[in-house]
Amino acid sequence: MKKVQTGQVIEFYSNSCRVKTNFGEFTCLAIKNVVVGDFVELEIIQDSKKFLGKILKINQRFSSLSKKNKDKKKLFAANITHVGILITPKPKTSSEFIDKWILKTKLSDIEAFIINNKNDLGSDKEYQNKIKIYKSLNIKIINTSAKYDENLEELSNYIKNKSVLFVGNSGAGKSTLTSKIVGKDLKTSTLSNDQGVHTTSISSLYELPNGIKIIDSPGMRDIQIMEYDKEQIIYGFEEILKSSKGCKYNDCNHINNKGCNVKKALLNGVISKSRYNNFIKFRDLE
Ligand SMILES: Nc1nc2c(ncn2[C@@H]2O[C@H](COP(=O)(O)OP(=O)(O)O)[C@@H](O)[C@H]2O)c(=O)[nH]1
Ligand SMILES: [Mg+2]
Ligand SMILES: [Zn+2]
Repeated sequence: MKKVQTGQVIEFYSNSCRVKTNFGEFTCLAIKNVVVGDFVELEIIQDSKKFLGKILKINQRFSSLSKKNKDKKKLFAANITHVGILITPKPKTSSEFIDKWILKTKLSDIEAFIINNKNDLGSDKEYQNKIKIYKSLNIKIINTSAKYDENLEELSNYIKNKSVLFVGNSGAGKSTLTSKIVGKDLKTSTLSNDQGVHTTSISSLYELPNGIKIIDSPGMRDIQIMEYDKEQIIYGFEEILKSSKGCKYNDCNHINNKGCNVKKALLNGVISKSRYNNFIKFRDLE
């Protein structure tokens, strides 16, 4: 085994992390800016009792998710390919939550798809219409019941060889779904240090034999959209972006300017009311 190895951060604690390599897992001291999902170069240091690794370098990320906290950008996870947005009739998922994540993933080069969970509960017309909106935007939708094991195979097949983060309101079924797919009870992982003190992991990455990687990062649950510039918001609303190309004026506000093609598409039902409202709301947020 070479002294320097490449591995992926699979557990992140407050000041340490576990890195998985082809030669096993190593506990390392976390270095600045390293997050779960990161590929790192580490030096294996042989200790009297166990192997320890020292992170030398973080490899370039193909994607990352961050959250802005009082003007400071905080990174949460790296190298995610897909975000599965859990939506449920109970608790009712708002279209704002869905659109926020569609925007966020779009601007982070990550693909969003929808997991319509708690299918066993049934749903009303309004809920079904909401799903139709996203279907018409060509967003992949998978109907599941995590509790009663419905369609979990379709979901597993879809996320094969992908690195996925599940997002959803509290109570939407993220933990249930994750443990069903991972195939075990997900007790919060703990790590004991030399003094036998246990620390609970902040975020984890579960890698399954069939190539599925599921990232669990509680810090990502409550994202804000304030971190984006006004001009960026439209990229999370593909259908509005498309319509806006037909507006008479380049600087059209898409609210009350003359010759606005977005308003026209809204009236014609090409753009849905909820998508339009969220677009304006996110864009004009102070
Ligand atoms: N009826 C129904 N209940 C579910 C389903 N998935 C999860 N639940 C329940 O919803 C509650 C919240 O689930 P949990 O996985 O903890 O949600 P989380 O907060 O998103 O992690 C639990 O009581 C689950 O048993 C489902 O598909 N159908
Ligand atoms: Mg949970
Ligand atoms: Zn316009």
